[in-house]
Amino acid sequence: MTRILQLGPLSDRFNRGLAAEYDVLHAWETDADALLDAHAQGIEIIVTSARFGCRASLIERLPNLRAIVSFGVGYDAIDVAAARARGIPVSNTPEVLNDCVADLAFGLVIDCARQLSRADRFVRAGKWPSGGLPLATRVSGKRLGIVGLGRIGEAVARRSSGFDMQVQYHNRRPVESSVYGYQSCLVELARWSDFLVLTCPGGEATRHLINREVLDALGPEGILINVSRGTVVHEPALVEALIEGRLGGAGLDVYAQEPSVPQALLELPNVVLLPHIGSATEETRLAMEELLLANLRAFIERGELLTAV
Ligand code: 8YV
Repeated sequence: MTRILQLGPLSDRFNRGLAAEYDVLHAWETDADALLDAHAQGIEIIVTSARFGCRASLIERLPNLRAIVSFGVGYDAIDVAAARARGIPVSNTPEVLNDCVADLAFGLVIDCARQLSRADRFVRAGKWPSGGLPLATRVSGKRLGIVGLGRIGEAVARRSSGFDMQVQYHNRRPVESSVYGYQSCLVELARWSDFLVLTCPGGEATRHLINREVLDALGPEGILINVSRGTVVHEPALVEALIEGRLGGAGLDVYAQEPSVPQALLELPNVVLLPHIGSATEETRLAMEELLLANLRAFIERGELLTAV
């Protein structure tokens, strides 16, 4: 039977189901080195996730590794180059989470603009009898800038039509036949945008893409929304811009060093902070699990992955 190394726990449902169907070793339940010393030769497949990733050092310790299947669309924590150097395919779980991540991105747009979370805290703190909140800002009819018009970015853009928003995007190259305006210069997109939504992949190519220059272009009325990866934003520059009032607000689902969040962000009323819940719905997480298992079964039965990166 194919021996699988699962690097981290997913849902109980998934963990139990995988162990019932395959010969699975749980890396988190024992000393990883001892486990590899005992079993490295027999491990053929790694099951991991966008969060747990897979380092080159682990790939190198598994001489008979044949595939890496990952839960999540992002694979910036997986050393794909090291896998490819060994001819080891890697799969992720794209498409099935597009709507949930895009829904959350728009939820952050609305929350940040209308300051819903701040208003909730205001009422719960018993402050309403003493007066009202400052006026917020409108969503409908505003300008939406998208950084990374991939599958999730497209889903975010589609949602804008419900709010009569203008949409422009920045990619390395324009998307053929896109109905949205392409802006080749990120700083110019930020300057144009009321809301700048980050939906690009994480990794070295986008590390600190959103820096002080971009944040200053977005400006004191602008709002940054990040549902991609924390590494895409230069976090100290973001904190400084918010504290100094050079940026109007931020809605964040991802951070540079999850699960830690800079203390300064916790204290800012114009920042909405979420714990990386973009895909965290019952329906989507089940669909992601099912797609991971479909990749696993296809590889074991036919030697091919369904959604290879
Ligand atoms: C992960 C994510 O699914 O899919 C991704 O890339 O970032 C999340 O939706 C979640 O972090 C579990 O690894």
